[in-house]
Amino acid sequence: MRVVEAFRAAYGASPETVWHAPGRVNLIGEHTDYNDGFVLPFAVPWGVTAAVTPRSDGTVRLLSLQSTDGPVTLANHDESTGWTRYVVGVLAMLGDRVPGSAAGADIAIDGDVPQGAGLSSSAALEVAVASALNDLHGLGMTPMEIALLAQKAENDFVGMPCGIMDQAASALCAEGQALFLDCRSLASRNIPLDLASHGLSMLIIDTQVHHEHAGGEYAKRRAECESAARMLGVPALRDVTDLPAALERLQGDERKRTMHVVTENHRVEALIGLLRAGAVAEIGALLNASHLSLRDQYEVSSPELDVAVEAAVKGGARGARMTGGGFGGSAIALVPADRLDRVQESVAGAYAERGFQAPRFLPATPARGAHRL
Ligand code: GAF
Repeated sequence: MRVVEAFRAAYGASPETVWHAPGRVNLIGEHTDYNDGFVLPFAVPWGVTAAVTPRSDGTVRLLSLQSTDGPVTLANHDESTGWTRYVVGVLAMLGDRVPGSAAGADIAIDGDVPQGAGLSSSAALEVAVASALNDLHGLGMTPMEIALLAQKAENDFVGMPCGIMDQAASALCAEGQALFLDCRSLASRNIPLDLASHGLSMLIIDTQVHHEHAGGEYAKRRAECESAARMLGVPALRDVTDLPAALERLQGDERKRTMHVVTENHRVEALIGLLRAGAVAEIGALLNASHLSLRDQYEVSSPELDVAVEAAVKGGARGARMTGGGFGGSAIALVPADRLDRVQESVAGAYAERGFQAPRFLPATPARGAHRL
């Protein structure tokens, strides 16, 4: 394994453990996680591999095969910048759970999550490192506890107020399954997702565009949802049961965000019902509805995502939607296997017509969550 070779070359010994954690796509349930709602992501076949040996002196030595900087040595957690913050954040959150004055480690990272595609490479990085340290220190954390620690690292150390979906998907997903997660109770269930036996496949359309303001807009959406819940006197938008009555009490952005979150939670449940009934191609309509709601009510789409979704459906997809936080990143399309070429041609053609950068197409098959190699 090349990450082990890189570890040995840099630090002069073999790593004590090597863990892999995947990225994810979200089938449905977007911007519902931080509203205590439902999500249905699955892990993708790409992820992050972390080779790790703990240190008791608090020093962190880090290298990434995807970074041109040599090994970085950090005498303390405050020195971390850029991508190293996701790793050091995990160490910082482990705090006094691990022996020594401060958690340190020698770490080498290798990753193959397509960069900037919105497939959660950062959650994969956090979960790979957290899983390795849990293993090495014998902490006995469950995959959900690892996901929560990784989320805390991202919230409190990196400063991104994300929900639990990406880290949970990376830590808990199983091969061939989507993960149904109730983000309030944290109860989860595997949902079999065998698209191939229905003559279908899931195509990721990476717009190759990522808007810089995405982080600020994400935090704004989250604050609007919290404000709407306060106005309605409920703990979270998940608790809205009478949508028309709730909408009557709200205006402007709060009204639109509520409309999206409440209907999106129902779409997650409806989609699971269709899968359970074996009506797999029919989930396409829910993907389309989710996209329209994210575009018009939640306002987190982008021209590139909208064109990808429209052109995919025009080319014969059963349904399509943006996936993840939005403002760029990827869309997913549910495509009959015999129309894959047509759908890709349709999207590529629509992009060329508008002068957009060519999109990248990737096949998405539900992969396994974090595991030791
Ligand atoms: C990002 C966040 F990290 C997730 O927690 C989730 O909110 C998602 O956007 C939107 O569904 O990926």
